[in-house]
Amino acid sequence: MGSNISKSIEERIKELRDLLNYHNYKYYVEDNPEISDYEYDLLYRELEELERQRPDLITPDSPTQRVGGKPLEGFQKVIHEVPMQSLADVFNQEELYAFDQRVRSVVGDDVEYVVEKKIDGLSVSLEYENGRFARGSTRGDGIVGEDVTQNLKTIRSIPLVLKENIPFIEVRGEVFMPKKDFLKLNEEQEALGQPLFANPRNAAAGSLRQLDPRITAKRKLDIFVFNIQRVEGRTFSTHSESLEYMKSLGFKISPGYKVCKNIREAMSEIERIGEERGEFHFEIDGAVVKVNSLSQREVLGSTSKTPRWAVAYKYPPEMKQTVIKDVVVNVGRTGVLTPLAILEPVRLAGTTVSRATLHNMDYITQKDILIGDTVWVQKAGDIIPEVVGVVFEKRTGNERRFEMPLECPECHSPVTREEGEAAYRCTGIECPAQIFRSIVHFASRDAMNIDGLGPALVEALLEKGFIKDIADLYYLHLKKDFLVSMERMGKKSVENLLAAIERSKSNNTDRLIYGFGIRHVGLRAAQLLSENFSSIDELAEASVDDIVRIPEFGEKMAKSIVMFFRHEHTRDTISRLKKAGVNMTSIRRKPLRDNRFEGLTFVLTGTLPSYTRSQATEIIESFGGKTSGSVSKKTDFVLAGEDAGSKLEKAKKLGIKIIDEEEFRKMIE
Ligand code: 0OX
Repeated sequence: MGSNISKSIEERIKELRDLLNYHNYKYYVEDNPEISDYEYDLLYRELEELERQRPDLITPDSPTQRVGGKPLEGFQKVIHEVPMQSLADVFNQEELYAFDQRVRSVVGDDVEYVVEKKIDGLSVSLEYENGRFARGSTRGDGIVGEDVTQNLKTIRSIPLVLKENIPFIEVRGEVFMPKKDFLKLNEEQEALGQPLFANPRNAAAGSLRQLDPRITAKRKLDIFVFNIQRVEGRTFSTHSESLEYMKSLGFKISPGYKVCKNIREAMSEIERIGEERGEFHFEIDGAVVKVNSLSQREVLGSTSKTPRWAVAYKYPPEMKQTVIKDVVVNVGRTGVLTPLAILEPVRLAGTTVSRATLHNMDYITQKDILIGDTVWVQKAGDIIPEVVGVVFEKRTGNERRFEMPLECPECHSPVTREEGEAAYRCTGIECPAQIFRSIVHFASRDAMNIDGLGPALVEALLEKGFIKDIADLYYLHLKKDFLVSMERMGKKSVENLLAAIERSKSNNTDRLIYGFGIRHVGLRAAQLLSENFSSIDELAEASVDDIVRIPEFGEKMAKSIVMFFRHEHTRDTISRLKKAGVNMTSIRRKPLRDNRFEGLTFVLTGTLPSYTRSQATEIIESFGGKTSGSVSKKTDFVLAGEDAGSKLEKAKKLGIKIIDEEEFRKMIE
């Protein structure tokens, strides 16, 4: 009887997987869904539930397993059996015709070409065994790539199961991020004060090379496949036939490829693509022209790097002339003032551009850019438009120079420029622009990870006066009734938000330190600080010397940290965070051996015979003690080695116990 029930579960699981795969294909490959998201979610939930009951039936190609993998330590190497070649470039009609000449001199005049859009993304290989997705890898150098199977599985348009159960096939395609998702990602990055991705390709590459597939899953990646690298038991006579075959297997293939009778037809197709490129929902960096006949390809062969049967036609970056109406400055999270040109709007690469970056003051001076100038604006692979140069013939004499403001346009604090830096910065730590970005940063995933607290909500909370800084977040629960009255904030979402804030209280201190957004302190530095200081209080008291003792920390970073904690506003914020119950104690990397040194502070000076400074520090800390960089009344022991200098003198003066390595060894025995 039991076997009967389990058989029906097995059957239902199979049925659900087939249904989900079918609807997934309809939605992500054909862009033509047959059921609502809600109906899809119901099927998905049912499958998840059945798989929970019968984990023995979970297979790697189940639709529930697209985002299941654990973060990796690193990527495995993959050797490409068939090398993933790159393409030679041509830049104009003449060079394209020369390519055609070379082809015809080898295979004769009867040559058909296929023209494809050259998607600006990241080339990958996908291998299928018995119709199931077995492995996916990046191109790497064409011979050796990296295994990114887990991450590729999160891309919904990559079939996990093919429509035909063939023994083996390897296809090549381009993973990319659609333009609108790229813009959205960069908006988020900007609000977080994180560096922007220069173009969709970088964004796609950065997303695919994440060790944690959950991050990849959140990025909206897609794929077009355009080549069969290897296949068993099938032959084709033309490239277009192989594209159609890949389509029949369930792949999303090179969009709108065209078979052309000769090179002239290919050239006009290239021109057509060039004119329409701005309207595509993905970025292209050219067109690819390929000989269609596979036997002709065979005859043509390859050079050491590139095939002789294909070339990439590169379009010049899109540039237009327009007028700079004004220059404004934008204040970033770290207070950097970036000059932005306000333009007479122009259509460029499919969007209307009315602002373009001028990078920094040096750029403006070097290019002699004035307000009122007619300038060239470019939107190359880079989506953020930039002013590339002045059309000097169009100068009228009515132009005027732009000056960096002496005061921050947001908070009116003085603006400074540090020596050797191109950037001007606002010095006001309470600058509204900085506050907004600092709160968004504090709540972001890598920092305190407060789910649901994105830029829009932070802005609304600031506007309503519910928060003024990060500490106020932890007092929001007192304003619950007011929160519920906010637009788009139902009771449930308020409760979720408050719960996420509550959860973040128990984060380890590395997240908190990173969340403070201290200049020069990234994720790694925050982790090291958290490992090296037992609490935020200890870190706040640390001197530059204490910090530079940590390997990887330089003086610039240490100074920035000390300055940050010295600020009265910081101290006040920390004390309110502490009162609210935010965790201020670090989890130690290594457990204590015992706590014989608890409450004791050591100062190291001079060179010890057998320990380095960091070894001695580690030992002291492993027994619960602390080390400090300077001698004071609070010092309990000075551990002195050879050539000990002023610290030893001071210790003697203050009557502090001085020990040598031998005495130290006895203490730790
Ligand atoms: C693309 C793209 C790239 C196949 C063998 C040599 C070049 N980025 O869209 N590469 C190729 O072709 C490879 N086709 C494409 N469409």
